[in-house]
Amino acid sequence: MARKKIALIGAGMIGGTLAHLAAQRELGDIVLFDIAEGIPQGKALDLSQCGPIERFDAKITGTNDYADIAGADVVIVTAGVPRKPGMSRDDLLGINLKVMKAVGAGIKEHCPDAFVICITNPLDAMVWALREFSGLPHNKVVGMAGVLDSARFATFLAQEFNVSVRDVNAFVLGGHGDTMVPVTSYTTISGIPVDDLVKMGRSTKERIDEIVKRTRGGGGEIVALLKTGSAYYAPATSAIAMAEAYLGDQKRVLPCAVYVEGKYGLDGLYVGVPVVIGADGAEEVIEITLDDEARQNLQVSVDAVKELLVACRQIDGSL
Ligand code: TXD
Repeated sequence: MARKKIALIGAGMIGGTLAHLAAQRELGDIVLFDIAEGIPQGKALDLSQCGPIERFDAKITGTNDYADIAGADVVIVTAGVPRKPGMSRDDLLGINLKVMKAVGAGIKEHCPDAFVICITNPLDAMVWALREFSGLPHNKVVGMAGVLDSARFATFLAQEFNVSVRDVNAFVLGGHGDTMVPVTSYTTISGIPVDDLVKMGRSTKERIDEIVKRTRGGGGEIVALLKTGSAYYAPATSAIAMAEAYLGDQKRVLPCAVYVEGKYGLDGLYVGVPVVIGADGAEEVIEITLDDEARQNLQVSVDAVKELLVACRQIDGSL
């Protein structure tokens, strides 16, 4: 069987990290695409030379030509501009919308059967726009945010309870950004809900609220420290988990930005919800029962995403 082909659109910090992880895991041959000349070619060469040491078999090439992504099985999109300190994710809207238009056209022409994972911010609006521009079926275009947000939540909870991160199952809903909705009633440590652990006196509501707040601002905390860009290791590994779920038909239940129509009272919107990822892409949205607080928070998040879509339509009349 021929190797799978992984196209990475954007060869910046996340793109390069994605290429390295995909090669180490031998997900397939890798094509790094970027508009910047030399960057994808240089990174591809550098990463190829990890092969003899890490002993992976994966061909890694760099390109500025969309024709080279032809027939890709998975496309991961990070093309665009990341946040600088003081910028909100939404400030990126106008610039990155244009980028999504070009990327969508490239995918439509060269690999319309691919599973597409969008990472570019503002995530929930960009994944929607990318789907519109590419014309791919909704189940084949998803956004990465929830896997990262729940990993951040899990990291902080593991620290708080002094337990292994492996035993924390964190649950985050909603849009990526300050309106995301960490749901503590569905967040467990080896099956024990965090709310119960609080009742048992292992933490306090105040401390958990503090962790929720830190999770919401998790991206900004890193931007403020790095000063020249945003997080890239954890975002990359999150998207790789999603790609593996698709390629291996794993049926993993992952929080992803997917198109939700009907469930959660939504009428056709990309937002973060738990979804089964398998060979058909986003196979099934899982609708959980929300308490009043989570429902209200989700509504705030949905309203924020809707506002962005209005702004996108104002910028690009074709949407
Ligand atoms: O959870 C999440 N979804 C995120 C999202 C977590 C962290 C960062 N997130 C966003 O990912 C971030 O706000 C950015 O929008 C993207 C990519 O972040 P990265 O850190 O990789 O940015 P870089 O290093 O600036 O890389 C972007 C590359 C860069 O090499 C540009 O030359 C290229 O994108 N670029 C393009 N490539 C192809 N086509 C076009 N039009 C283009 N424009 C810029």
